[in-house]
Amino acid sequence: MQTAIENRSSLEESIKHALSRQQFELYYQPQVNSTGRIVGAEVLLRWQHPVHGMILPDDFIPIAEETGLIIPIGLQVMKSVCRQLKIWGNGPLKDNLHLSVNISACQFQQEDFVKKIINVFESVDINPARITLEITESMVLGNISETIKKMQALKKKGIKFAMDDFGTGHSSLSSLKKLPLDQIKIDQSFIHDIPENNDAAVIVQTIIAMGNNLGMEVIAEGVETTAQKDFLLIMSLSQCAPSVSFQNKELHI
Ligand code: G
Ligand code: MN
Repeated sequence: MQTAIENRSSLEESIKHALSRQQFELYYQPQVNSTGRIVGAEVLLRWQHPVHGMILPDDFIPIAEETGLIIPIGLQVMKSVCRQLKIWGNGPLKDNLHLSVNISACQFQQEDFVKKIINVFESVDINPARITLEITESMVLGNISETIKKMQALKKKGIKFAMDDFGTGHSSLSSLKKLPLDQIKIDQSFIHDIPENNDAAVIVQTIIAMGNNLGMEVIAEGVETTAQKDFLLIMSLSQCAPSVSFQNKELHI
C-alpha cells in the first residue's frame, strides 16, 4: 500500500515535470473514407520519458485524471492540435483535414470548459469545424442536461462530437438518442475479430446501419488487415447506402 502511494505521488510529480518540459507528444492515427481518401486523424498523446522511453496513455491518463492534471494536459493538447491545423492549413492539405481529440470526463465537466475551448480556437485562429471532440459514456453519467447544453454551445461554433469506444463499457443506446452526436466510433475489439467471428461481424454490421440511419458518420477503429477492410467495404456496399470510414495505425509527425 505504502509503495503504491509513493509510486502514485512520484508519478504525479513526473507528470507535472513532463508538462513543463514538453515531454508529451502528439501522434496521429489516419482516418480514411471508403474511397481511400484521408479525411482526418485522431490525435493520441504519448509521453516521451527521458529514462523510460515512450509511455502509453493507459499508463498515465488515469493518474492525470485522478489528480486533475488532465486539465492542463488537455489544454496543452488542444493548443498543439490547433497550431498543427494552422500549419497544415497553409500547405496542400488545406481545409479538408479534420482532427479528433479525446476529452476526459473531468475536463468536460469543468464549468468553464466551453469558454476555454473556444478561447483556444480564437487565439490560434482556426476553424472549429475542423475539430471533433471524442467523448465517452462516462461523461453522460453526470448531468445529462448540462452535457447537452455544453455540446450544443460548442456545436454552434461548428465543433463536432463523436462517441468513442462504442459498444463497450457503459455505452448505451439511450445516450445515442439523447446526445447531439455526429459520429460513432466502433470499438476496435469488434474490428479485431472480423471477419472470422460471426457475432462480431453481425454487431459491426448492425452498428454501421444504426449509426447511418441516425444520420451519424461511423468510424471503425483499429483496422489493420486487408481482410478487415474488405469485409467492412463489402458490408457497407451490401446495405442500401451505409458508409463507414477506417482508422489505421498511427504516425508521428
Ligand atoms: O493510443 P491508445 O490507443 O493507447 O490510447 C488509448 C486511449 O488513451 C484513448 O482511447 C483515449 O481514451 C486516451 N487518450 C489518448 N490521448 C488522449 C488525450 O489527449 N486526452 C485524453 N483525455 N485521453 C487520451
Ligand atoms: Mn478515441
